[in-house]
Amino acid sequence: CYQDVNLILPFFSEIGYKLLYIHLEVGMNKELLNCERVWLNVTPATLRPDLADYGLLEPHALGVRDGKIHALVPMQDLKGPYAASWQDMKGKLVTPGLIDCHTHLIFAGSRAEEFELRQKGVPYAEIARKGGGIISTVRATRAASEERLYELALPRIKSLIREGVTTVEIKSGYGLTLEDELKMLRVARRLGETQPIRVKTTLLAAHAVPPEYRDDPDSWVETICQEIIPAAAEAGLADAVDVFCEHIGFSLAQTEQVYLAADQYNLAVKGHMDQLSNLGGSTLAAHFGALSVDHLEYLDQDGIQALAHRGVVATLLPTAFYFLKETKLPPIAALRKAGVPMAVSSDINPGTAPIVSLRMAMNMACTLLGLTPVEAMAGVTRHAARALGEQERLGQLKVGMLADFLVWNCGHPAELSYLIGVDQLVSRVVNGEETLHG
Ligand code: DI6
Ligand code: FE
Repeated sequence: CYQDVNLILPFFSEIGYKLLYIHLEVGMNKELLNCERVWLNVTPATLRPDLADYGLLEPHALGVRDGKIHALVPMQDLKGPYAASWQDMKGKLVTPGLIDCHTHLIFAGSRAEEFELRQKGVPYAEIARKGGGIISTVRATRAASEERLYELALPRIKSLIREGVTTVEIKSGYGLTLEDELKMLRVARRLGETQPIRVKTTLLAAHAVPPEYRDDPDSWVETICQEIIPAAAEAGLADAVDVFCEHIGFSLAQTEQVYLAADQYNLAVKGHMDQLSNLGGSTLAAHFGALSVDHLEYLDQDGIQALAHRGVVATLLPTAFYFLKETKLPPIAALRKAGVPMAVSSDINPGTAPIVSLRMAMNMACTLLGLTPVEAMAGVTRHAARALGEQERLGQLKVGMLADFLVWNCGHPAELSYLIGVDQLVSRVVNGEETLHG
């Protein structure tokens, strides 16, 4: 059934490509022949759960077609001379694209002055109670035009792009009126359309009670349920709905109301849970089949069992833990023991995580929270994909998955959690398109 084929394929003029002359044994490699583009001689860290640790494989040829990984063939199965045109990556590491599954990267204003106050000893919760905190960002974000918000978000998203993030979740939550929440979500969608990155949007109108509703928080929750969720859903602007379930945020009963409304519109739910105290939010979220619960410093054993039972992702946000100088650690050992998938994310926001780097969050997940580098890597790939409901399409290197991947100039995948601040990307591919300098 073998058949020798000689093919001349079109020449792509990018640097690093040579003229094409292919001599392949079709019996083994016909799927490669059908690819639009092939990265030859890459060492895949597949992050496949059926393989140990990083899911490392021997050197492979990785081929892309129609925006998907179409072929992944061991180099030793390729018979030379072959594919002179295909870019030889010389054994470099290839990983799935990084996924930042929890950010608030659209906002206006700065909270640097608040940082001054905090460094003088004023606690975050007290600043929030006095109309600072989230509400000060709400004022600035409402005052900013859609165009201005977009411009402000661009350098942030570009920093993520440069370090290898190929999917980012962006929340609203600094508008807190119908129009301003939709404005934020439109900016998020526009970033996804104009930048080489996938954007998933989350409606977080239940982030704080806006000043107009200070004396009647329940009617803000009503507005969210009856106006904002329906409008965001009908405009196709929200992929999920989130709630800040906390004593300075929303009660368990209010959280449940928001989740019920989201359910009516078939929107997935998520939660900022157990960050500063435990209101039972994780158990509630699990009951609703949430995609993820995030933060989790005060998560208890009941919550852990509920997450494990429903397969809910626990998203760790070590940057906020660090920046708030928290001392109570999320229960990592118990989550691990219960087999709860742990994602890691940057939580980019002006109040508690002004750190625009997922690599830094991976490092902190290891140094501060006690994850291993392999857990941190799974946390920004396979488990982060699940936290966005995208586990069938993203987060692993596997034939049939979307072609979002990264080729790295680094010796071992642990380096991605270990080394901070060095540009190690050789190739960045989103949806099958090379987008390194997007
Ligand atoms: N928890 C957080 O850490 C951020 N939001 C939330 O619900 C803080 C957002 C901010 O302070 O602006
Ligand atoms: Fe957050």
